[in-house]
Amino acid sequence: MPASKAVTQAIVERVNDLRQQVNYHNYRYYVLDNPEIPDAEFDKLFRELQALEHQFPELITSDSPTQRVGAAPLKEFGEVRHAIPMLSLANAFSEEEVQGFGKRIADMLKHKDPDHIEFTAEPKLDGLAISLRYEKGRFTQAATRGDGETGEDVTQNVRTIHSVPLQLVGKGYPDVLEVRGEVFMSREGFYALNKKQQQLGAKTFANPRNAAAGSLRQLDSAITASRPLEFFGYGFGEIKGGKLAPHQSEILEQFKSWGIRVCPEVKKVRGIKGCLHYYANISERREQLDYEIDGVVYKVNAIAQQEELGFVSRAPRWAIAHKFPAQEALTTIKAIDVQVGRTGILTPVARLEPVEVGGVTVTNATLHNQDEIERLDVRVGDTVIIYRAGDVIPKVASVVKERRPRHTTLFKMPDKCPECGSDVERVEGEAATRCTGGLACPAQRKNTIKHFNSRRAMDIEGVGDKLVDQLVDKGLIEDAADQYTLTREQLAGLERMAEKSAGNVLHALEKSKKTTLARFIYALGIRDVGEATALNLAQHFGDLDAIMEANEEALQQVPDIGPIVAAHIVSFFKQKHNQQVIKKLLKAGVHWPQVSQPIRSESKLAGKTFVITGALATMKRDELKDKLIALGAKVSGSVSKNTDYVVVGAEPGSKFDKAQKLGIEILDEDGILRLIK
Ligand code: I6G
Repeated sequence: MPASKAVTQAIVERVNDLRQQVNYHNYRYYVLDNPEIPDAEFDKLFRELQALEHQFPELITSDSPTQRVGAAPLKEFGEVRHAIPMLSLANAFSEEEVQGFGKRIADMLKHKDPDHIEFTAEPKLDGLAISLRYEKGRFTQAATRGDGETGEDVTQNVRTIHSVPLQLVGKGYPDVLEVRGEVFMSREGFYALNKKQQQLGAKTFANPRNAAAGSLRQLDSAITASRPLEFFGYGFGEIKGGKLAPHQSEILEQFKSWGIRVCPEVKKVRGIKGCLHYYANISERREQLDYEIDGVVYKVNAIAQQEELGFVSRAPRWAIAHKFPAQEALTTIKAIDVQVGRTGILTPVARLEPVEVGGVTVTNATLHNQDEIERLDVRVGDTVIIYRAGDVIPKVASVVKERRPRHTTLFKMPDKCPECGSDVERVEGEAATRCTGGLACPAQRKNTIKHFNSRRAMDIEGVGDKLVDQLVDKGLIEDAADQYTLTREQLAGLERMAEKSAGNVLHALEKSKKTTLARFIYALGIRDVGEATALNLAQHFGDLDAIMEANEEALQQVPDIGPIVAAHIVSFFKQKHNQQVIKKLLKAGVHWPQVSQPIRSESKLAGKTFVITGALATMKRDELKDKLIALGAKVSGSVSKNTDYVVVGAEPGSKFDKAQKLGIEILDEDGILRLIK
């Protein structure tokens, strides 16, 4: 126990202040589905209050938010009193905290070693907790968590979710079965919904969680029915007239057998070591999952042990949510600048008060275009929620209007390019504003060279973005071809460039001269010509001159090339500047092997769509991707009914389960190698 200190007036005031803040943010989150601050900020307030109450137990009151689960429900929906309270989980933010959880359990269960206890581990979905009630197998009620004691009756809305069975299947379910789980929206569903909303001129959602919450809490269930909501079951509430299996893992199997969807990533693991191993594995695959998750949940597997452990204030002692570092954070906008990309698109970028998001310090966030700025109604001086998913550039999720200062500055796209002063234009029907300066614009030049050097283009390792900026700024190069005439002396004179790395740069440049026609075309950075189109062009025409001379009609004979892309290609090769750069590149010695006769049309893989999941033993996933593309196949990142084959390596993700569900042909590593041969 901590040493008891005297309670001061300042401490009492801080506790009251924290309670007010936590109550307010609970209300925003649980009742209005419109949080004002990110979860991580809320967790900080909650933990500070918990810590003070732990230190000064005499300050605990029965109405403190630490003593109950959420806030009161809205009045528009009917109320449902939960027969068994819907609790929430305690959080752990570090390995040490998970170890502490294991040790507490081992102590209480009189186990010497937490590594001998069996747990289940599963992703923590970023959705809404729901309780489904089944009576004699019939779905009778669905309720939100609400304040844990009383939730909202969302039966009509949940009835519209396809993955919620209206009648259980199989045998052996109890007369009364309450299934607890998460309603969520997959990434695919979220993107499709936002696209539809945009087309309708309706409000779009900042992330899948908001989209799921906004969709479920519609008073008109016809609207909910049009939204792609999904459900996974993970636990139970009231059970009458029957029994569930004695282990959490078996209960989830029972759920599945009764038609209730369960997350396919659930695993049984041994000890805290097993839990942490699972966490590391899911963290790596997080971006490949079909849905967003904000952590992992560990539960003691044996229900008898769960019962022995019981509950503490608002959470079970036998479970914990091991959270990922926050993906959202609160900060302010210091300025909005404009960046000019390779194709001349002007992108407004918010310069931020530096803030940590998911373990990385973020100073900039993209605002996409003028429409997005108007949609968000974002201004310089605003407090905003920043959202960062994986390696993607952080974006502004929403503005906290309640914190808008008196004097904010509106942003307007400039009339002239900030880099070269040329006029800008916005084509009818397009969201993008473009600089008309072409390669006279230094920003477009730099970004064109950076793309030329990139890994899947000419792969010039060692001439990265910073070096390109320096080379252009110092006037040492004007285009990608000039890089091949750089001398050791010119390079050695640059900032942070020792003699040895000048040699490395020259070596990398020399090595890159040997390439393929497809990579070369892709590296040129023709608008809308990605890797697959570049390969199609190379395979179809066989040599560069033929591509450069092709007219729009001829280009449209190439698979996947329509009139717009054909026009971009013709326009690119018509420009004198581009012709000169290509000439210089060839003169510098860039070369490629003769393209073999089109393998594509003969290849039985031509036109087939592959998805690769899990780790391969004999090659990198990128290598397999190259091989498949070379055979005319397409490689996609997600499984759909249009997928022909899913290649499955070690520890595959949910794509494997989805493929099985859709009946798509599955290939192991041997299988794909045989097919390629
Ligand atoms: O909020 C939750 C998310 C996921 C949970 C939960 C869960 O299991 C995967 N499990 C329990 C027991 C509770 N909340 C209370």
